[in-house]
Amino acid sequence: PQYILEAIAHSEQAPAQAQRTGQQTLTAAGGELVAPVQRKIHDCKQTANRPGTLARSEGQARVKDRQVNNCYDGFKITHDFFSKAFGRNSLDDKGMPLIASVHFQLANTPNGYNNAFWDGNKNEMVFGDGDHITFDYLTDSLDVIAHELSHGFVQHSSPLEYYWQSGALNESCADVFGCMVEQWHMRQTAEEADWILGQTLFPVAFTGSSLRTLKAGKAYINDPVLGTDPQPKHMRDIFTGGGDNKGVHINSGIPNHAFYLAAKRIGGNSWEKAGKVWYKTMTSGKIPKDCDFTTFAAVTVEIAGQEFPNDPSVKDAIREAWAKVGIVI
Ligand code: ASN
Ligand code: ZN
Repeated sequence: PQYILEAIAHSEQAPAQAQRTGQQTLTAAGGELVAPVQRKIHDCKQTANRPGTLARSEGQARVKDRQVNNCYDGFKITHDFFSKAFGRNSLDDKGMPLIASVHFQLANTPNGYNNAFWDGNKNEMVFGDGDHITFDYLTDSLDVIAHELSHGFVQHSSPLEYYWQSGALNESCADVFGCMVEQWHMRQTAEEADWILGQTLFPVAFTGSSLRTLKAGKAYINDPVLGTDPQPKHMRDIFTGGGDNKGVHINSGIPNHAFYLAAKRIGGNSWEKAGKVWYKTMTSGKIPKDCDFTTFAAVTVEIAGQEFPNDPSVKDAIREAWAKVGIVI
């Protein structure tokens, strides 16, 4: 896919060109890097031994392992997005290094681990190779890499409890910021973007497949636990069962769709208005650990009014978007 090629263009091989492109298209997003990224990518060599062997650290040349390089490149793209779009100095706003392990595998997943996750205790990202049946390498998808890093941002801004609606908001933020990283990297407006996550993880025969979509309609997911994508897009369909920490990856569909509707309605680059409001909401100190959708929505509307006092259309679009998913503010 194009963004993997783009990642190469953004690497140390063509810094001048990448910078020029960035300045042309990203001035409206705020511009300068707050601080350079610090990366360390380890190789678990298909074991569960973390972090594994250090495979590439900051400033080192590309290695002969595409997963290591994808992770390294995806980390810089995500770091630079948070920095240039929002002025954030890494996930914790204190310049924390970005650490990952790739080729992670468990004893009971001998064909390859079908997931990636943020380890909040160690402040590390972990990526499996996929079993090459359901998924391919989890590091092949920029929005998946950005999703896991965005869990780090959530933990260091408003650490939403990973259960029920607060957990779904945690998941939704990881999806929303993950999508925005891809859009920013691809120079895509809200109208141009695909709004789907993880489409490159699937066998090519699965037409239109993805992990999740923020748009209306079902994405394909072949997950033994979750089955076909069950994500609701409206409160009337909220999942109340106990599985998945009471639906954190399911009910995230509701705030995800609200963000999509708001960004589409506002138009242009998602991170400049809707994204800025979501970012300022997460860093406002007003989001409790057990935040529900209504509380979160009310803060986004309040922040939109503060951030765009001369442009009430932003606040109106956000309020309308929440109303369309059944949350009336
Ligand atoms: N990939 C999943 C996620 O980041 C792992 C999990 O279930 N926490 O949400
Ligand atoms: Zn997640």
